[in-house]
Formats: sequence, structure tokens, C-alpha cells
Amino acid sequence: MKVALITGATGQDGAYLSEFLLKKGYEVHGLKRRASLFNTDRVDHLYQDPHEENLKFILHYGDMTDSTNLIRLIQEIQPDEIYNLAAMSHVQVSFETPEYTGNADGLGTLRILEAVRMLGLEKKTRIYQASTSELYGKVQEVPQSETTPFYPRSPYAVAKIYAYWITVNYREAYGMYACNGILFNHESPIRGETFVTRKITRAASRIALGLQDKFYLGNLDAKRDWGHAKDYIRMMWMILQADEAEDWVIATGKTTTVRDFVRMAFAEAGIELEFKGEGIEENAFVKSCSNPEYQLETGKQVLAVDPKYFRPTEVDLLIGDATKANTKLGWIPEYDLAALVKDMMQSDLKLMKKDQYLKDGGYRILNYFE
Ligand code: NDP
Ligand code: GDR
Repeated sequence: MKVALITGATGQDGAYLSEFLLKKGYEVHGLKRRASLFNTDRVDHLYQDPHEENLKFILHYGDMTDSTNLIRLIQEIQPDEIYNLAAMSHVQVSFETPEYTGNADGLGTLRILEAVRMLGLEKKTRIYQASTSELYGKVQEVPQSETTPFYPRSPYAVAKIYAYWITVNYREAYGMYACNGILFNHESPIRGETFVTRKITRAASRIALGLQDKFYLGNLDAKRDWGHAKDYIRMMWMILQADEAEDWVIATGKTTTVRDFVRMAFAEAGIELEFKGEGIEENAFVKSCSNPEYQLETGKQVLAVDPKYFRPTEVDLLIGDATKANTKLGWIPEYDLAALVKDMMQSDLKLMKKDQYLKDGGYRILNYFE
């Protein structure tokens, strides 16, 4: 039985990966942070009472900023594979917390690599590093592949570039099996609520159900290559099963504007939108509503641009070339963008109905505009 350690096990990817590895028969250890409330929603369905015997899913308290903690855990767990997914992963927030982001995302990766080296596990433990299309930043070349030069545009991307290169360096210097997965944006029904896709599917669901009037976004022109997290976590595992330790781009090869993602999400609820104006003057209105369940008037405004969501430096266009992963590892994504939007909208419409029941029961419902 293989043993895996997943940092960031409570995040979107960590939750899907934990489930995936458990199904493959792994013993899975996850790092979770201490919080003042329970923060394990995404993995609660995998939870096992720690008093049981033969536990297969074990969560440990830890933090990427605490070397002693990471060294002790790796020594105790002796993992065959480490998936380093923990990170302050929000690009806009990294402009507000640049030092912490550098520490957790950049130095945190060094701490994992160095712990494995110090403990003499270089030949036993394989390491996956969660690298990102944000490394490409300012467009140098499209589509972006393993050979495209980097030009990071945020404290997050700069921290991740350190993590990328320190992973390559430890591979070359110490012969460690350490790989970067350069993953383009991937989303799901359990995506964090403040990333743009989930913000949109939540708002579209709430507006359809009459729980919210309108919502606000920043740059509607940004283009992203969006895939489904379930397809991408499968590739993380495939990367660590390959004969050679290498770096891999994972992407769908298609790009879409934020504006079109908004259109697709509302369309999933039977709502057609019309966009008017440009830049910070841009707004979206209901053009038609074909779903008799939702009482939306034609002409009702549902979206406005708020410059507070503009980034000091933006990444305008991401589109990935995953030919190497397709041909060498046989990775083919099962979801396209339409299937992803459908999955997210179906889930959020169901989830938001809970709020509708609460509202009908007289409870106050909060709208989140973050
Ligand atoms: P999430 O933000 O959903 O999850 C991040 C995880 O890291 C959470 O479990 C979080 O804990 C944990 N974490 C954050 N800071 C620390 C810390 N200091 N110590 C320990 N744990 C910490 O991210 P995703 O699942 O979407 O992404 C996974 C990884 O992949 C990240 O490294 C991200 O940067 C990278 N990535 C993501 C892409 C995407 O499109 N999703 C694309 C490319 C790369 P908590 O739950 O307590 O907050
Ligand atoms: P990104 O994802 O920055 O690509 O990083 P995010 O969903 O935050 O932004 C995508 C694009 O949408 C634009 N945008 C908005 N973004 C947010 N969050 N909120 C808004 O209101 C809004 N309006 C417009 C952004 O400007 C941007 O252009 C994600 C994270 O998962 C990273 O951890 C990961 O490395 C990269 O994807 C690949």
C-alpha cells in the first residue's frame, strides 16, 4: 500500500485528490491548518473517527510556514508521494499579503524539499509541486507550453516561480524525483467562493432564485483556459507515476473571456443576458428568461463592473498547450467548458435553495460581494 502526504488537503484540489488516492488504495495523510472554526467541509465525507483502527485518511495539524512541523510529519509518515498543494492561492489577495504569500508558497516548497533531503528520503519520496499558468503572466507566446518563458505579474506568481525553480534545482542537484505540474485554471462545484467562476455561478444561482439582485466583477475581458479540477487531479497522480521526473503543462487548449463565462452560467439557468457599455461603464441586463421557475423581468440589471476588483498588474490571456501530457502520458480531459459550467450551476442552484428555505423561514440571508 502506497502512502501519500497531501499539503492543502482541505482545499479544492486536495479534497478531490484525497478521494482519488483513497479509491486507488493509498493511505492518505493530509495537512490541515488550525482554525477557530471547523475548516474541513470539503473532506468531511472522507472523515474517519480517529479511534477506529486501520485508518486510511488521517489529517494532521500543520502549516507551510513551520519547518519543524513539516520535518516531524514527513519523518513520521515516511510518504512515498508528497503532493504539495498548500498555498495562499488567491492572486488578488497576494497583492495585500505579499510577504506571507512568499513565505507559504515560495519558502514552503523549499521546506518540503529540504525536509525530504534532510531525512534521507530522496530516493523514496516523489514530490509533486503545484505550479501554475500564472508563471507565464504577461503574454510572451501563445499557446503556452513547457518551453514558454515566464513573466510573473503578482506576488503570488513570483512566489510560485521560486517554488518552480527550487523544485527543478533539487531534482538536478540531488537526483530527487520532483516534478512541476504547470496547471492552468481548474474549477469545480467546490471551487473557493472568491475565484471568478464560483463567484459567477453562485451569483447567477442566487439571482435566478430571487435571493440577490445583482453582483459586481472586475475585468470582464480577461481570458482563461478553464478545465475541471477532477480531470486535473488525475494528472497530478499520473505525473508521479511517470518513469522520468519532468515538468508538465496541463490545460484544455481553449480560452474564454470572463464575460462569456458569465453568459454561459446564466444561460444554464435559462437566462439570456445583454451586455452594454465598456470598461467600468459595462453592465449586464436580463434579455429574456425562459425558465418559468424564475421571475426575472426583462431589462433588470444583474451585473456591474467595480474597479475594486481590477488587479494592479493583470494577466490578460492564458491558453495552454498540453500536447506533451496528451502524447506522453495519455492524459485527455473528460470535461469541456460547457460541462464544467453545467456541473457548477447545477450544484450551486441546489445549494442556494437551502438559503431560499432559510429566507422563507424568516432567517437573514447574507449576500457576499467579495
Ligand atoms: P485552494 O485555495 O482551494 O486550497 C489551498 C489549500 O492550501 C487549502 O487547503 C488551504 O488551507 C491550504 N493552505 C493555505 N495556506 C497554508 C499554509 N500556510 N499552511 C498549510 N496549508 C495552507 O487551492 P486549490 O485547491 O485551487 O489549488 C491547489 C494548489 O494548486 C495551490 O497551490 C494553487 O496555488 C495551485 N494551483 C491552482 C490552480 C487552480 O486553478 N485551482 C491552478 C494552478 C495552480 P485552508 O483550507 O485552511 O485555507
Ligand atoms: P486567477 O483566478 O487569478 O486566474 O488565479 P481568478 O478566478 O481569481 O481570476 C480569473 C480572472 O478573472 C478576473 N476577474 C475576477 N477575479 C476574481 N477573483 N473576482 C472578480 O470579481 C473578478 N472579476 C474579474 C481576474 O482579474 C482574472 O483575470 C487562479 C488561482 O486558482 C491561482 O491559484 C492559480 O494559480 C491560477 O488560477 C491558475
